[in-house]
Amino acid sequence: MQQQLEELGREARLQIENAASPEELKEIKVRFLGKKGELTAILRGLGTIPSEQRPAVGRQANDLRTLLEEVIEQREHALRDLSRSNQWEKERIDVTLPGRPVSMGQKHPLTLITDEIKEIFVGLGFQVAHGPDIETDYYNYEALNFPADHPARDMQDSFYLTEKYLLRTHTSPVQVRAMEKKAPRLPVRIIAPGKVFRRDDDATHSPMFHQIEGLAVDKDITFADLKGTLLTFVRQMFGPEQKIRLRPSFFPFTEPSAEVDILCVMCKGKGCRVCSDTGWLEILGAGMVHPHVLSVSGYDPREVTGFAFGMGVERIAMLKYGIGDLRHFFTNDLRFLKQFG
Ligand code: 2U9
Repeated sequence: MQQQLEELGREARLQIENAASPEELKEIKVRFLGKKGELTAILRGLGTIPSEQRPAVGRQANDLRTLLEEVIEQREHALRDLSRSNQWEKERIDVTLPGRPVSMGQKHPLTLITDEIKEIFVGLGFQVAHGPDIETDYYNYEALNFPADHPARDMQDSFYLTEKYLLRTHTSPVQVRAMEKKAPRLPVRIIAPGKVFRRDDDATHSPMFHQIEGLAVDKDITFADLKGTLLTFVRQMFGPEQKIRLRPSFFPFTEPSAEVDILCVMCKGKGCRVCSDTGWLEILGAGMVHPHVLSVSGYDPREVTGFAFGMGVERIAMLKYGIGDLRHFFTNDLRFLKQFG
């Protein structure tokens, strides 16, 4: 029996010393010291050996148990240290390696132009306002004086989500919401930049594009205020020599209305291919806010007047940067995008 215990001790220690992982070590522990383990079996069988040998063998078996428990614990520590140092080895950072280049990215040309336009109008006392891309028929059309049978309200021209909700076709609803909130306090001076959506898709029209609209409401606002504001904007955006030309037009939400041209950015007014020999390029729409629009938004058209204008950001960017095709803005070709900013 004593010899059997010695043999068992040697075998167990050998296995423990060679255990390569905590899992393997656990298996070995169970094999020898577990409930059904080999040493446990010997301790249980003590009753079958002659009584004079029992105390000595019992002590030897218990000592062996204590010893094996100690050896297992030592091996556990050793394995833990080993796995830590392996991990450090794997994760070691070579501080002498050259740094990896960080690619910085830059603003999209439409963001640059939007920022520039915003900055000019903020300088003139306007506040920037935002609103939801998904609008109700009321804010997108009804409040802006679009008659029920206006073609823009047709399914063919707008993206309707339900009968009541659609993707906004202009940023004007942002100003209607802003006026509703502020009325009857004065003055109102806001610009509303953002995405708009129309059922158009060809070389010069995208189903999603960007607008910036402006609105000023106060006592005694006149058409001259509109002209002065737009001329100031155009000169800051396109150069101090710029001129504007207004042509009569029609929008449901302004009366009177105008289309606004600037001197051709290519020929400066002489006439060329870009301006079809007219010397002018259309860049804005504008007008005096329709009395109906003022009154539904909470202002009394007998007391206050207002001007409004709108422009397409893509068009301004194309003129300012000399970009020939609208689709460049949306195809995410880095060779194009990296030329700005
Ligand atoms: C309110 C009242 C009136 C905004 C205006 C235009 C004229 C205009 C076009 C320019 C190019 C749209 O992107 S485009 O196709 N816009 O011509 N927009 S006046 O008038 C408003 C806005 C809000 C409450």
